[in-house]
Amino acid sequence: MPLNLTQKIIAAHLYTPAVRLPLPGEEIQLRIDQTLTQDATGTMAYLEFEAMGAARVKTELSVAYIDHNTLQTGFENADDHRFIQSVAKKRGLIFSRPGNGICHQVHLERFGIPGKTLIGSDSHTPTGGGLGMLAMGAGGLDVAVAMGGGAYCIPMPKVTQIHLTGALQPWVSAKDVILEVLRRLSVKGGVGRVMEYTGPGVATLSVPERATITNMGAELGATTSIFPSDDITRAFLKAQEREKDWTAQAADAGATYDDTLEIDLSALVPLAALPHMPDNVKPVAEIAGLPVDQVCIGSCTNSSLQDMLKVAAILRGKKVHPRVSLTISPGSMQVFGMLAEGGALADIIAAGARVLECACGPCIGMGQSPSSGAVSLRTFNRNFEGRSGTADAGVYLVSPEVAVAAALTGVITDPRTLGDAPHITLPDAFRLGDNLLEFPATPEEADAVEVLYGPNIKPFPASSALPESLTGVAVLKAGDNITTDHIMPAGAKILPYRSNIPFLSQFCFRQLDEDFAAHCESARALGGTFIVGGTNYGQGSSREHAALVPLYLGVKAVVAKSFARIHKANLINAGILPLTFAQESDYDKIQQGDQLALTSVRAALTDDTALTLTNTRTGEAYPVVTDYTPRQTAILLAGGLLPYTNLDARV
Ligand code: MIC
Ligand code: SF4
Repeated sequence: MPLNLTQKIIAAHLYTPAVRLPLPGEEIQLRIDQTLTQDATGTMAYLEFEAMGAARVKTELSVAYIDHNTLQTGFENADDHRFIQSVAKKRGLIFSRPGNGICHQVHLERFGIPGKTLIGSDSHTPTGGGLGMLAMGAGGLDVAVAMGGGAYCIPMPKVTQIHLTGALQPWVSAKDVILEVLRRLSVKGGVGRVMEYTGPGVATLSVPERATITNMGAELGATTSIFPSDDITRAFLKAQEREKDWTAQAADAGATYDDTLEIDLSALVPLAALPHMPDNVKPVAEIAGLPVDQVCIGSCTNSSLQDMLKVAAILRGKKVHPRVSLTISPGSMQVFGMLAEGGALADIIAAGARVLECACGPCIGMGQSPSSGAVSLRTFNRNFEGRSGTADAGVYLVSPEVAVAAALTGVITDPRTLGDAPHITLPDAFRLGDNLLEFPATPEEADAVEVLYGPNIKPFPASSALPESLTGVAVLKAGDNITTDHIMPAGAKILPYRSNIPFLSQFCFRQLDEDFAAHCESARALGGTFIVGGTNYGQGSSREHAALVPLYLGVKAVVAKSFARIHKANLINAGILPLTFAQESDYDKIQQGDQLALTSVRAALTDDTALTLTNTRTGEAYPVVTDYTPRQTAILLAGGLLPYTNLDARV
């Protein structure tokens, strides 16, 4: 039977070879070739890995990046970096030092290999799909298991074909392709699916352009996105002195898909995602003229050399509008170095841009929060309310071309009104710039390397086996599309404490309920907390803190209309029950503050029998769905993945 590319890579990586391809929704166990972590999720992942007691990583390649927490306003981040650096040295990982760049950009340049599997403790790991990898975001604990040689378990995805024809017109870019997909499919349109790009339009896109598209496929809720690996991929790898890593990867002739979306690249126009959701997409021409206060160019979506050279070419000989603060963060040291060497950096500086470090920076609220009520145009991938650090700022997600046009005119501008589009040429060979990579100790030297824990690393929240019955208070009733930024915000004030769950807990759900943590404390006497949510609960980042912090606060179950994939897995790993309403209308019958109960929950899970949620106030019983795999059931019964594997991750 002819297979599509997604099915081919999955079939080649099943832990136990199967006689037939698994059906969509069936749990699959994947062999993982490569892993990556970043520092904001990495500290937990390496604490968990250490708890597993493995002497060395068992993957073909594992890389620990430092790119999120690089402000170092106190000792906390520096200590966490040192911890990760020492684990990497001892356990056989490559360590990418702060300043080397954003994990996804560096991984694409230096490590990604077509046809391989990659999981990363960051939701934008699908960037690797631009090279023809099956690259997925995961919780830190799942990455730790994969580093130890264990399988990564996910439901077998459906595969959506995105068939590209035509070619992008001047001033229209790869960002507009993914914004168009988001406009059509919404932030939950990709749940349970891999988006596979095919068609003659593929050959018109470079690897960094493909990576922009697969990167922001995360905003569709997709398991991942993937492009074939072809001659363009080969040329990219050759320029990185990695041609030996190239293989052709493509769907078999006659392969079938679960569904197809047609996109004519020639018909696309410059687009923008308006506040506060990545799928709130409109043509730039419709919002042109709106005054702009800030423009930020960078992030793992748009920080390649190609993007930066375009920006520099548009800025050349011009001045940034006096109302606008323009920041530019090159994605990697390689990009930064090449901008400097070729003179483009001088154009950027002369125009009046503020050049920032090669890191996530403003994308995760680490500096550059806009002023009150400001309009900020960003080339990033998420514009959730408050993520920039300013609750009432309006963040618009756009391409580098649209961003720089606004930086020059001071208002939202359709770049097609600016005359000829810039013409840039990419070098045949890249300046490699690996001087901020550190390689691990040999197995013989590793014994002498000490793992260095800092005082900011606090004990891991403990979970216990699932009791016979659960009772609790519906402390929070949330709406649709709740993001992990709502559950566990990031930003400069909080991010340094990613290894300190007790500290973080004060900020849980702050945006929806200032006193959420205190309310959970009061609910303890009544058994604990239940959270009620709408559709696509937990979309966005892969941060397992959005499960570990609720666990610490006594959350027992989340009952929602539907869940985002990575967050659901993180809840299960933490031992918190994710329950789905069998009838969505039951959501309306629960009020915040109601007392809820699940009786005989252990028995229901063990025997796979029906489970109902009782509302003590009304006496009503709502059927809930527990669509867990046998492995997930066993994890929940044990109280989480660590107790399930009989491990204690406390330091
Ligand atoms: C994000 O873009 O939200 C992050 C910060 O990169 C997260 C990871 C984290 O919370 O540390 C992600 O996307 O997974
Ligand atoms: Fe970093 Fe932003 Fe990319 Fe997340 S989305 S990895 S914060 S650049």
